[in-house]
Amino acid sequence: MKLYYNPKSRAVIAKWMLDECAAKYEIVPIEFEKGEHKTPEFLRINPAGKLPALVDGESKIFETAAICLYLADKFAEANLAPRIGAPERGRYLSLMVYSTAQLEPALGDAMLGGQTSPQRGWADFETVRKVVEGELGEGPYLFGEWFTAADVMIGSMFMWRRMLGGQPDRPRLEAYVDRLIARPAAPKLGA
Ligand SMILES: N[C@@H](CCC(=O)N[C@@H](CS)C(=O)NCC(=O)O)C(=O)O
Repeated sequence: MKLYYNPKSRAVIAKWMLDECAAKYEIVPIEFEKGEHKTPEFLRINPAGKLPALVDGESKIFETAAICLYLADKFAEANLAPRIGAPERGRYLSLMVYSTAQLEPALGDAMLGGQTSPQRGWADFETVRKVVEGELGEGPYLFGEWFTAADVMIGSMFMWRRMLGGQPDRPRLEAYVDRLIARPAAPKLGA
């Protein structure tokens, strides 16, 4: 497998997921300044011209959430996702999509000063944060003691927020971020 990577990009999340899976992979460094993500070769891997992108044999996967879903299913032995048919599967898929469809744009609005328009499909960060806090409950992870790819996707948004100097969050979410960054495979904030 090849991960197209730049350390200052969401590819860090895909790398975290690969490491949680104990996968063997090769890093292909991509320099944004050189436009390496817009070359015809790269656009054949990710037509959106963005990182991350993963190539696994004949399979080409783009979008961070899709990469995490793909890896969780491929490396079933890592136990990072409920199996198809398991009762937790629906909530797991919902959280995976929620991370990128609502949490990420809401956080972007909050961090970058954008106006949230609910018509666009996501709520304001305060609302989204409450949803995540509710889903986390007593934790320690979104599925209790079970760390899953949903923690990689959702947790990395709160890690990113901390890295960018967001005001301290609610204690439960701060403790969640502390737990995630303590994982040996987790990306080191600011590294
Ligand atoms: N929703 C996409 C976002 C990908 C994205 O915007 N990646 C950024 C880096 S974090 C990028 O490649 N930007 C370069 C560009 O758009 O030209 C995902 O999660 O994969």
